[in-house]
Parts: sequence; structure tokens; C-alpha cells
Amino acid sequence: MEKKWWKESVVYQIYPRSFKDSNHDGIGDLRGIIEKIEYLVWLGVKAVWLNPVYDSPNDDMGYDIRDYEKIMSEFGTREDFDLLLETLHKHDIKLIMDLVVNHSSDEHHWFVESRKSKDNPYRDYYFWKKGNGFKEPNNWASFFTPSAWTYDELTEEWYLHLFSEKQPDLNWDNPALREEIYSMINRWFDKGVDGFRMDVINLIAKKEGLPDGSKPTDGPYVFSDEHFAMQPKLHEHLQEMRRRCFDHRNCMCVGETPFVNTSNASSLIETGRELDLLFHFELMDIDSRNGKWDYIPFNIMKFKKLMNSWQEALSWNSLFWSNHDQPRTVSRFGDDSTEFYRVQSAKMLGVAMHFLKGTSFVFQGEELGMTNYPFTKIEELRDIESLQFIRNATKGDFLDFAWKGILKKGRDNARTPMQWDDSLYSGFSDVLPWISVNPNYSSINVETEMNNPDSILHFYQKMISLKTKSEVLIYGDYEPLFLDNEAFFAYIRRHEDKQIIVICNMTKNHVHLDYPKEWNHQEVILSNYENYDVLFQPYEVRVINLVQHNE
Ligand code: ISL
Ligand code: CA
Repeated sequence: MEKKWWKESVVYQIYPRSFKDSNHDGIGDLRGIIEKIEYLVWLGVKAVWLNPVYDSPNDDMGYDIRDYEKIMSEFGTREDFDLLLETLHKHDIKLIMDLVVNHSSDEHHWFVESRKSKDNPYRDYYFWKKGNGFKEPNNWASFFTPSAWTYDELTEEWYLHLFSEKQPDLNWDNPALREEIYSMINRWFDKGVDGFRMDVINLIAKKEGLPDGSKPTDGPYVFSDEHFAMQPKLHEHLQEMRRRCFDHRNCMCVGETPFVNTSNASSLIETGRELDLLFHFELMDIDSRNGKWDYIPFNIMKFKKLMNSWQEALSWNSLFWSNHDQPRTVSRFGDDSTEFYRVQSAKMLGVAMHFLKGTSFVFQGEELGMTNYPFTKIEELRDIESLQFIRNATKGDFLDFAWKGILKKGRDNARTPMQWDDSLYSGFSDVLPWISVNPNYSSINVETEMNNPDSILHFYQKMISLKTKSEVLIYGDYEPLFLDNEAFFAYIRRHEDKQIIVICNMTKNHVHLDYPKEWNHQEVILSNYENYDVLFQPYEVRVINLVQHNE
């Protein structure tokens, strides 16, 4: 197994808008992050992934980039960025940037030009097409709006956008565009960044001719990933990008790749070595049926099967419970119904995921056991996806369904301000923040948890320290245990003559587990309880270091 820094690092994901406000405008910023670097050092993370910090009109919170080489003015200046990078590096923390090149903002100068005329040199940087009569060129649905096309009167053509109409898709068939993107990436590398998280990178190649999607649908538009995800051309683009930007550097590129499964994932990261890591969506989709809003309860057996199949499919996985697009981990997969269960289940989940084989990503606030937000009115929402959804669900049953969906799955759950202490606005800012602070901040916050050795925060610190220092937990093989057991998620990690066993009771019940007697007198290196018995306590996690006795 090839050794790499990014295999030995736990990555901490920072959503800059909600991390720390340093200049009293209610918006998190780069100087705010610099103020908190000591915290990251204490936590033991070795890399930070920043959500987009580039100039943007913020239709989709920075995922609509107006200028790839300018810092968003709300977040600070180029000097602030340089200082952040320098300070992180001084503390031995790498910096991973977000790379959003499936689409740009409609305010990017490429698009401003492209829109001007059919023979503009930038026309072909995007997808422009004549309508099909008075209708869109094809029937594709977008992630955020009903249709993936918007009509532009000036040239009487439509442009493609898989996301909002302010996020036109870039045309990767255009070689000039690809050159611009590679140069931009290389300039960031030359400044010293250590890698990229590549937004919906497996959607950049579209099927030639942009044919209609053929999935069954009730409405006029259908989600046509068969024509825009994992297309053969994708591999050509990624291989070229790797040659031009990544190959000769000691960097890490992790692709965000919806619609990827255990059979096609290895074409991206093993055979082709196009990416180092990928974020698939199979766990994120585990509790829904027809699209993300159609919630079904989390099922332990399904979870076990899924995690096991990914551990077996890839030699190296990305390990994450949540991110800025997902609800809070403990509310979703754990139990925030009582304080006791919240604490115990958050600790158990932390180990269950992060001691698997792969690179761990911890989303800000996960280490505190931050929870979903009790949204009650539309005015509290900020996310374009939730807003579009709720506005289209104007009445009756559907409105009910929409609110339930938003409470369970809405992206704003992840985006409320980081809870630093129990002062007004949770120490995130001293003025009203851009999005409300979760009302539970007075008990769930860094300061309170720092003062409590039994907190989730201290547990995460220990867990991260074990994960980043143990050869077994980093490079060791994985093997599932008790696969048919309906309460426990358990596995063993093995490296040379060392073995570590992880046992997680994923239920709130006391459950009996018959395990080999010889494990009994072994060292428990991490647990959320103090006394160990064959009867496991609610959400108990037990990590056992198996010492081999040489006869
Ligand atoms: O969050 C989602 C809907 O619930 C996903 O479908 C999401 O849109 C998809 O995973 C792509 O996410 C990424 O690209 C989007 C951006 O809105 C997300 O924040 C980003 O993570 C468009 O750039
Ligand atoms: Ca600010």
C-alpha cells in the first residue's frame, strides 16, 4: 500500500460563511479561520477543506463563481488568503480548495461574453441550443429548477444549467476552456495549496447531441444522469487534467461524484488513477426513496451492507457522515432525542465511520454533536435548493411534505453558525449572523465541551489522535465482523501482527454480544462507557487493541 500524506490525515471541512466572523458583519471570513487555527491544531486535523472562497454573487453560496482567482470580498482579500495558507502550513496543516468547474456563475466574464452573440469567441464555452419549437432543447431536469434550460432573448437560444439558472454548465469539449481551467488550477498550486475537492466533477462530460432523457416521469422534465454523469469522455478530460495539473505534485484530489456506485467507482480512482479519492452518494441516499425529500428511516442492515461493499470495492475510501449539503450527523444517523443519547450516539458514530479504512472528513460542528435546526418559517431558510422546493410546494399535503423534508434533509441544517461559546450568537459573531444560530448553542458549544472531559469534543480529539497515529487504523486491512447481527456494526483492522477491533452498538437498547472470550482481557483503547460487559449499553462503542501473545 503506497503511503501518502492524505491517507494519514484527518481532513476538517470548513464552511467559511459559518465558521467565524472576524469583522462584525455576521458573515464568517478568512481572518476568522486564522483566529481558530489553534483549535484545529488541538483537534489534531492535518488538512482543511474550504468550501468555495472565490468571488461569487452567491446564488448558490459560492458554488457560482464569478472569478476563479479573486477572493470573495465578504470573506476577505488575497492578503488574508495568503496569510491563512501560510499560517496553516506553519502549523503543519494542508489546505484543500474547492474546485467548481462543471459550471461558472452567469456573471463570470466568460458567460457575459458568451451570451452576447452567436459568434462571440466565448460562445462555445457553454452549451447554447435552439429550442425545440417553443420548448427547451431537451427534457432534462435540473437539480434546483424544473428545467435545465433557460431561454436568452438576445440571441434567441437556450443555455444549459444542471443547477440554478445562474450556474451555466461549462462546455469541456472546448479546448480553450480546458486550457484556461488548467492554468487557473496550476496558479493555485503555485501559490501553495495542497489539493482540490472537485465539485460534481463526474458531470463535466455530457452525451453528444444532448439527447432527451428516457426515465419515466410525471412532469415534463426528467432527471437524465444517464446523459451527463460518468460519460466516456469524462475519463479523457480527467486524465488530461491529471497530466496537466496533478501528476507532478504531492497533492490530493478528491472528486465529488454523484451517481457513482461500487462497480464504476474504480474506473475513476484505481484503474484510471484520475482522482485520488471520491465522495460517492450511496450513504447520503440511504434514507430516501424517490429523491432526497422522500424520507425513509435509517436502516442498520442496509448501512452495514453498504459500508462493507465500499470497503471491499476500493482500496481507499473517503469517510464522511456529512458535509455542507447534508443534515447534521447526530440528528440523522444517531439520536438527538435526549442529551444522553445525543452524546453517546455521536461518539459511537464517530468511531464507526472514521476507524474504517480511508481518509476521514469531519464537517465543522460534527465534533460537537451539533444538531439539525428547528426551522419553522421560510424566512429562516437561506439555501437556494430549499427555497425553490418550498416555493413550489405552495399548499396542502405537499407543503407538509416539503417542510418535513426540509427539517430532515435541508442543507441549511449544516450551515448554521459554528457554536463556539454560550454568548449571544454563540461566539460566531457579535452581530446578527447571516443565518440563525441553533437555539441549543448555550449547551452545545466548543467552550463548554472543552471544559468537560467526557464531551463529544474530547472524544473526537482522542479519536482523531488514534486515527492519525495508528498504522493499523490507517493502513491496516479491513474485515467485517458479525455481518448478520442487526444491532452491531463491527469490524477488525489488521496490520502486520497488530489488530484493532471496533464494535458499535447502533441501537439505543442494551444488547448482548457473544464475542470471543480472549477479547475480554484486552485493552480497550476508546469507548464511550467505563465498564465493559457482554451486555452492551445504548450506543456503546468499544475499540479493542488485540495484543498477540507469542507462545
Ligand atoms: O445537495 C444536493 C441536493 O440535495 C446535491 O444534489 C448537490 O446539489 C450535489 O451533490 C452537488 O453538490 C455540489 O454542487 C452544487 C452545490 O450546490 C453543492 O453545495 C455542492 O456541494 C452545485 O455546485
Ligand atoms: Ca465577516
